Amino acid sequence: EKQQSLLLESAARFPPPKGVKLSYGTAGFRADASLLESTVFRVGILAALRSLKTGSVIGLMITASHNQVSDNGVKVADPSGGMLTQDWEPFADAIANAPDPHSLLQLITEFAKEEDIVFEGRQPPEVLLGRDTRPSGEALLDAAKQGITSIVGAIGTDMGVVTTPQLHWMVRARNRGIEASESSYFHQLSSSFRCLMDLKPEGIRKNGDDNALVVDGADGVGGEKLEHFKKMLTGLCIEVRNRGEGMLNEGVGADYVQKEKVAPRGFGPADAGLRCASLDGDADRLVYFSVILNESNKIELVDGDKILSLFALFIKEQLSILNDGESKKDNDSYQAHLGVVQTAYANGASTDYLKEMGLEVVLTPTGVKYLHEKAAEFDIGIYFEANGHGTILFSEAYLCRLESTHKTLLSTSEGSAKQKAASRLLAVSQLINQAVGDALSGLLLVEVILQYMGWSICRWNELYHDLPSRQLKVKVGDRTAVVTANAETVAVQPVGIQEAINTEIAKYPRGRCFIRPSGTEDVVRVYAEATTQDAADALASSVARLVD
Ligand code: 16G
Ligand code: ZN
Repeated sequence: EKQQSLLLESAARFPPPKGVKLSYGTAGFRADASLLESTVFRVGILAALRSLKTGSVIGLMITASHNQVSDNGVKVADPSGGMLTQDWEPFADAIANAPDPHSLLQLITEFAKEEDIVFEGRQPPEVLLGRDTRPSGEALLDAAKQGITSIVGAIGTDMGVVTTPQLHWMVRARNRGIEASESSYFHQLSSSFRCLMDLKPEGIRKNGDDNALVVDGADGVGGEKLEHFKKMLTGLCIEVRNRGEGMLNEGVGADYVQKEKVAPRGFGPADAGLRCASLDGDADRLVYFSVILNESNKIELVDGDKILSLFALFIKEQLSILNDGESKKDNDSYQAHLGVVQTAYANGASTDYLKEMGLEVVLTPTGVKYLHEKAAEFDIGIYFEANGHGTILFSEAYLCRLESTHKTLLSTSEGSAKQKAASRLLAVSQLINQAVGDALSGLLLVEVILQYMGWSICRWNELYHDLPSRQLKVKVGDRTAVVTANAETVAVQPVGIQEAINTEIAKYPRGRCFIRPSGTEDVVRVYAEATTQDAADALASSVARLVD
């Protein structure tokens, strides 16, 4: 009753825009910022309900990642720090589109009943709020707060301007009794980084480039944070460009660099040969690149697939040091189950490379929630999208095992090589964000592995050679007409289209091609790969014509 009138009263302040239908897609709600106040208000309610339901702290992040600055968006982080459970997405859609306060209240009441949500819980629901640097963020944050506080007793705690992975990390930390502040985040990253640096093998040869790295901050929150954070890092010399002085995501950032395969604004011929990295607008994506000498702004792109390969190589090496000789003994010879997760966008050459390494490779549909869920099934699961979003997950059970192995190794005189390998793996689990892909922690891990291997960015890039590929998007009347299966590798609708695609693919050696409806734009995407760029281009455009 008090609850009902509170909801009705506050909902009246946030009428939804007319004639707009929003949906909680792979990246939450995203739209032009001017359309989002009512949606964000309602997601605030949802987050408070989620906190009531789980008895844990929930996260609410206001960002539109790599989208243009006039867009914004909102997504929810679950107690583990991962994405909102998919079971709640239909409810998110329903409340976002409820036309008036009464229908909103009715939806909430019904849902609360279904989910057994008790409003007068033992502890007050709490939501951690974060936003990126977009100018619309402040007003939207206020709308979110009003949504949260329209649930009686609920608290919204503002974490300020943060990267998306920082907010996810903080939610995870809070729910594990760790202090959820930016300084504890930086402290955990810098101390595990230092630990890994101290565990570098001695006498590593330097292979070309030094410890200098130039980072494109996408003119967003990541560049700002890194500029501050780099002072806490020893053994690494970082120059951050595009820290917010220019327009967010305009000709800068990981999405731009990966899709266009050109150097971002502020980088040019003078940077040829340098090791460079690019973050996206909310710093949950990371790609590396180097500017090619005498080729204006052309680059060698080192994408998410190659970051994945580097991580997999390093982890596998530590595991084999740890298991060295173990199979002959009958004591504790546990072999960790290591798996890698990719999407259909992964370059075919990367998948071949990983399989040749003897790794188990699993494909899932596009979207972090799918990759993350799959990676969590392994003792150590590494996932990456080609676009640079990914991380390494360690299961609780495996971490326990590793910790006790580490203890035993410390107390025996047995090979310090093994003990170091165990220490490295434990440090990686601290450094790399366990909640979600994180460009800052990913960057530190890349840097430490390159130093460990004594590799330049060129040497790293030589792990395998990408097959030429092409991505196109096709504007269609109704993108939901395309329905896919088998991790988006097969189109089952419209009927007959897959046969037609297969006919095109058959014309090209090593040809591979798939179509899928975008989750973030009103288009159908086409991806094609072949042995030459011309062939990849031709395959993509002939399949695009089939879609049209
Ligand atoms: C979102 C996803 C990203 C995916 C992209 C695909 C999250 C947090 N982000 O940005 O993983 O690669 O969408 O976009 O899940 P598309 O469906 O438009 O191709
Ligand atoms: Zn992002």
